[in-house]
Amino acid sequence: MSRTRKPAPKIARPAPSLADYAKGIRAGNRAVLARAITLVESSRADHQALAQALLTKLAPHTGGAIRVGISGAPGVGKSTLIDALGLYLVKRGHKVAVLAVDPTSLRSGGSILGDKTRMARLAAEENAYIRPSPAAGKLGGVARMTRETMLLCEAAGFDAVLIETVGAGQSETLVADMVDFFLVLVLPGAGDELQGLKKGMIELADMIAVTKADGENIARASAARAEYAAALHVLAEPHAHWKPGVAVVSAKEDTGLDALWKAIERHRMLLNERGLLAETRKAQSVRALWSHVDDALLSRLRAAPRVQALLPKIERAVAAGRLTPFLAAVRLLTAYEQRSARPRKIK
Ligand SMILES: Nc1nc2c(ncn2[C@@H]2O[C@H](COP(=O)(O)OP(=O)(O)OP(=O)(O)O)[C@@H](O)[C@H]2O)c(=O)[nH]1
Ligand SMILES: [Mg+2]
Repeated sequence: MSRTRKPAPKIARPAPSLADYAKGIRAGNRAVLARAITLVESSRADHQALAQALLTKLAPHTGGAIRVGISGAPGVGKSTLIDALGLYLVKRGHKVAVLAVDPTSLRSGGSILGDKTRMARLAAEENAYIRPSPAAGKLGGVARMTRETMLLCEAAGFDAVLIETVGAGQSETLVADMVDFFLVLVLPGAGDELQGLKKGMIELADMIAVTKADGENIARASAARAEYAAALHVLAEPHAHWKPGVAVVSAKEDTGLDALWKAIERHRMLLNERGLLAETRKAQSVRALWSHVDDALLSRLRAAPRVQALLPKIERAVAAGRLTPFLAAVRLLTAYEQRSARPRKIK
């Protein structure tokens, strides 16, 4: 008689407690940090509750990093520059965390795994931590996750946080609003390139860096520097405490990194001296509050049965021009506000 062996009972890994998470992160334990970031990225209510409790507990240990956003068109060299700059910083005793807000990963469900290979040198460093872009959810949600991941990294002792984002639309604004310094990368080249630099981008940029300034690109890079510098000069606010300049870098040859980082440090010193760093971060936190309110209200409104019932009719009416978009919005909001009251006929 053959006896089938019962499978060994699965021993579930005990979930760390709040205190375990906090202790592990404070000790710089990367496995615990990674697990905590997964909590932050989870949409499960119990994970969220634990994540928020953890963030509250760790709050006194956050804020210690220089937070830098790095943006620019696809292929401009963001990941390669982060690899080179990260290595530069690690060699100088910094602990570097790299995060990404990538709107394309939202569509493809992918991650910056490709970027990890672009950041191969940095990924191998003990004092560097590279976290791919969270793939789930809307951009607003990803921005929250990235902000909270940054805070966890700070509590784990990372003193430089570099956030990569594609220079397009909303993601750029979201990242600019969670960092101290926003760097916009541009390709070497003159004239035409300048047109690609949108006004909104200049308003966000604390500095522009011309990338790939090596080999045949060197002359073009210095021409680009002059053009961008002239453009920034025209657009700069006359009394601003910081005037954005133009750096020229090559991540391939590791040139220009020192000047770039010195500028970032100078900017931070200036902000600190005037008490502006704390002020900026406070204002960013309050804006983050409102962006959460915006997100949550909108999803509640969309999910409300009365709103859902009305929606097709209202959209048709707006599309056909029978109802102005403004009045349509008022009707939806009225329906939402009355969602718990007795149903009322809406004309
Ligand atoms: N010559 C030269 N090529 C570079 C340099 N930096 C990046 N590249 C090349 O430019 C291409 C794009 O580089 P990435 O670092 O992936 O650019 P990215 O901006 O992160 O791209 P996305 O994440 O796809 O938006 C790669 O083929 C790199 O090898 C540089 O300093 N010099
Ligand atoms: Mg990249």
